[in-house]
Amino acid sequence: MNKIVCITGASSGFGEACALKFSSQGYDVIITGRRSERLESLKKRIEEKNKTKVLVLILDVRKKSAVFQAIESLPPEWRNIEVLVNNAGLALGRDNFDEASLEDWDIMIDTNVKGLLYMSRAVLPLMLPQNRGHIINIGSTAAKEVYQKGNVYCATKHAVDAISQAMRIDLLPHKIKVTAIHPGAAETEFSLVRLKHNEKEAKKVYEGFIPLSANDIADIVFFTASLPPHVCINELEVTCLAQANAFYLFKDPA
Ligand code: NDP
Ligand code: 8X3
Repeated sequence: MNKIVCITGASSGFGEACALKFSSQGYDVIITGRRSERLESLKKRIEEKNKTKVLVLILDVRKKSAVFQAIESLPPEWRNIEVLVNNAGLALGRDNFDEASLEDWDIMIDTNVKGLLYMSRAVLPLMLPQNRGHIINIGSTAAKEVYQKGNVYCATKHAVDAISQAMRIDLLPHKIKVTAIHPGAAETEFSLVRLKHNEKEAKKVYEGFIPLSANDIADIVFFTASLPPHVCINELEVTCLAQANAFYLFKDPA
């Protein structure tokens, strides 16, 4: 029987690349997100290309009861989840603290923090009885430093860092691995979403350097999940060569 990975936010970016990577290595994949068309088309691609099984769960991670209901009602053949990748997340806006939209703040906190908590608590009852499992949380360099106009996005990613450390401690007796991966700038739909679909501004974010790609992160996520049972990567910060941390990014002059 194939191992099973559950990936949140698989309709684009890191999540989509992770679904392709894990399935290429023989995993059956549960792919979740809000955009059903994207997920159905990814399911087809995986089934054709990688020949593993795919279950689509249309799910908004902010909706507590929907999250628990979706996981509790998984068919028996999908309940043996080995790896949970808590990837769904977003930044909304790049504004000074006194000017940022309160609605943006609520959405970021509800998705990046509460969504990750709900998913983890919903999936854990499937892992605990086996004393086996791996939770991989996608943080950010913004989990490590705070930058101008990053206020609440950075706060949510600092929370992901703290939650990952706390989970690791409390889950030790259950032999469940917890890994936090903290990527720097990567070209996905992240900036398009953050900048409210201003394509020109989103493109500018990645000009003058070679950013990480979604595949770079998927390879790293898979690597952390493919180590022997007694080995756990607790956390990994990964940036492209042009970036030193959340605020030092060297752009080639135009
Ligand atoms: P994308 O915008 O390409 O993907 C984000 C994914 O999250 C989408 O699949 C989206 O699916 C999903 N998502 C967003 N909100 C929800 C929600 N409420 N419920 C369920 N799914 C949701 O961005 P990335 O792939 O870059 O981002 C993935 C993660 O990586 C995020 O947590 C982000 O903060 C983090 N990150 C990104 C970096 C970057 O530079 N790109 C760097 C560091 C961290 P849908 O819209 O279909 O629901
Ligand atoms: C995404 C990378 O630099 O916008 O977490 O914070 S950054």
